[in-house]
Amino acid sequence: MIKRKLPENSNNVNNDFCDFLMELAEYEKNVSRNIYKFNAYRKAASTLASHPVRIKSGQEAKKLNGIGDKIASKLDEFIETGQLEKVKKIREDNTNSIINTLTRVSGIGPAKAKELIADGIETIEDLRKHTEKLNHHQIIGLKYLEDFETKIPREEIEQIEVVMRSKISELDSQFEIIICGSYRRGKQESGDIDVLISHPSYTSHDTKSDNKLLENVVNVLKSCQLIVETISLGSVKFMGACRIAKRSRRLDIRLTPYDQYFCAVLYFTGSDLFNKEMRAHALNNGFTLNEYTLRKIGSTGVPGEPLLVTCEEDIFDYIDYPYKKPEERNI
Ligand code: 8DG
Ligand code: CA
Ligand code: CA
Repeated sequence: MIKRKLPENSNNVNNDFCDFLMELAEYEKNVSRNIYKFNAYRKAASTLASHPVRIKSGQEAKKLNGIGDKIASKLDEFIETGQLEKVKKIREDNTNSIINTLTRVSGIGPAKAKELIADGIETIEDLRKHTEKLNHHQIIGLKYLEDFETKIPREEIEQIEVVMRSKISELDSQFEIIICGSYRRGKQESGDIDVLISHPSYTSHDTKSDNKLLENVVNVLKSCQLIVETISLGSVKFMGACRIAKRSRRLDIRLTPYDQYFCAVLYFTGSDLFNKEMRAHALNNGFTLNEYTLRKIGSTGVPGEPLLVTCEEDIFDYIDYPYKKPEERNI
């Protein structure tokens, strides 16, 4: 999912602050295209969402992680006046609200939305009349707009998982299969389904780009009518839709080299804010961590060979970070 939301927390006493910070974050991402500010607002909102007591002033908030002078003064303005001048202006800005509408479609990002606006496209109806301006992904996104915007209940992903495991194991019992993302973090609802697969015959030393592993998996899932739409299919990444109940759901499947499986599992479990924190911690301890490998940074600043990783815990151990279960990574 591109539209990132904070973990919902029903007893968040700082809810209204988080809401306006997330609105500012979206604005920075979509309109200003300032990812640095987007992350800063998001991080501040995340901090406040998990803070157990209600903030009474910007000064007080500044003691918390990720809240500096600028955000503190916005909190003060909101506490004093009950609103934020900047948010009011953003809401009045037509371009911003059109971008928010057009980017509801999977495959349409802020840049494409701006192009469309320049061509006079401002509504979902306009898009339906001008599909010639859209690529295959965006056309599918438009076709399933309502389905893809509807959160997927955990029980439904559980059912999808059962079918997927049985069909893929039938094809080849050596496949590793795991659903990552918010589902693995234990959420009751997810935006999409992030599947990771791996196979002992496919390693980072032997990455023939003509391998048919993923294609074969996609074919069996199509044959049993679980996969109902393909957005794109490469040798290591499938994007599409699956369906088991009333609605079609966004499904991503990635094939990861067997020796890089656990770095990939960690990365695709997220949350992405959790990943950012963990990577920063790794760097502080002299390691570089990404979705492929964990490597020690040598005295010359050059990363060494990938370290041997046999489970997620290994990664936490190497970088001396207390192990967090997937359900504890919802930041
Ligand atoms: P959701 O689908 O229920 O909304 O939540 P999610 O499963 O946490 O988010 P996602 O967008 O599907 O991403 C899956 C994981 O991929 C995420 O938990 C962590 C990892 N990831 C990052 N950065 C990014 C990124 O920029 N884009 C995407 N798509 N995934 C990312 O760490
Ligand atoms: Ca995803
Ligand atoms: Ca997801």
